[in-house]
Amino acid sequence: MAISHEPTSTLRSTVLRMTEQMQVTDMHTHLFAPQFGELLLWGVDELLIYHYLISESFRWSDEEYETFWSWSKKEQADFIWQRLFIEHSPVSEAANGFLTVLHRLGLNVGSRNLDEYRKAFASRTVNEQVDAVMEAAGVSKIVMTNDPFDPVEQKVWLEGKGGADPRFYAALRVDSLLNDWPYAVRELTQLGYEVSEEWTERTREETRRFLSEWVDRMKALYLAVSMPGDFAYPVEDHRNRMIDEVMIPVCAEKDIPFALMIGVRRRVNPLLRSAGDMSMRSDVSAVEALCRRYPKQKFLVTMLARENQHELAVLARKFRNLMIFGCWWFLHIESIVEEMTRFRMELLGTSMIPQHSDCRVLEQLIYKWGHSRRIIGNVLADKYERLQASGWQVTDEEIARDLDDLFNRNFWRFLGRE
Ligand code: FIX
Ligand code: ZN
Repeated sequence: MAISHEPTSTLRSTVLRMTEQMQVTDMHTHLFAPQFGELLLWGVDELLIYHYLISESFRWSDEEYETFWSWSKKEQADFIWQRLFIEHSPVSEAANGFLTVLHRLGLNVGSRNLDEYRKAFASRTVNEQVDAVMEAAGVSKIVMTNDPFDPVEQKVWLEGKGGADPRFYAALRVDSLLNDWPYAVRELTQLGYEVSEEWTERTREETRRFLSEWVDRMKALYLAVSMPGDFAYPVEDHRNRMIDEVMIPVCAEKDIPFALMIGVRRRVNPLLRSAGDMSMRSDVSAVEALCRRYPKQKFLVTMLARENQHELAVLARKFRNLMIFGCWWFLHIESIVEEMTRFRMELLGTSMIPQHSDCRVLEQLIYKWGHSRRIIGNVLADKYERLQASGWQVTDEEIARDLDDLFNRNFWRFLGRE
């Protein structure tokens, strides 16, 4: 469907202007507050070696994967720049996004001079860059992805410094508890929790204690996990026991949602490392069963396969404890963001969270939100124009309310933290 809408009506230009100006809560990212040091990725080379661009660049090269991984970040970035920007036009979403970032930060995209861009970024401190990027992206609140087993992160939290920047919020990631239990057992044991691979009463209690203590330590807004598409519920397996006997009770005790991101097939090409993950269809009925069984528990859910999106949006009509969010990963491309936003709005009105960025590198906030804002604003304007044609006039206050719901309040309200 066409994204440009000409001629631009007054209503549309008002909506687009207000959409541009609306500050956003980014409810799922892989960014970190500055006090996490090296975990906060930023700058030209990090932007270029984003895993989305790594996999795209190999489509144009016979280079051995291991050779690429043996290079420095700068060498990897040079390789990607050459393949995706110089030898071919950067029309993919992620490649285009890199140029959107440079452009919005005032660099001369036309010069095609990578070293000039590197120099411009090198003259900034990380704190200046966080301020400048959040301002340029119109993002005021960022939710991180926090793994208590990551040694760098763990240290910051244990020293009590994790919450130092009030613009950044924590989300406690529980992937290994659900998807790699033997590894989790080793990590939990190191942290002093008495757990075993065998599912015993003591293990259950200790895993609950771990989650409960770390939710408090991080002031985590929610628990989160990425699941493969074959995640099934209810069935007799480790994941189900962990959800029923640990995750749900802890979420209930702390009064926080459980975020499920479903439909990843990890490492289909292991040689590509983090760039080697694939999407996979999921069974929406697992979410249905969870929502029905735990009506008081809130679930934030996104799925990775395009094929699941409509069914998931319909399910959200049935369960108010289900909040669907974002156009995740391979869905975060112009055409699909438009398609998903449109039918979600047609099925749910404004009662959903249309986007999250999933940024791994700070400056990506600029392009991911820049591109999505324009699409979401145009879809909303289409809907208002239809109302207008029936004689229903939306006021500026109502437009601001709706945008605030979509970009902020639906999330905070769902958390009960308005
Ligand atoms: O599991 C996740 O949170 C995914 O978003 C990531 O693992 C993924 O690598 C990513 O960056 C997608 O955008
Ligand atoms: Zn993510």
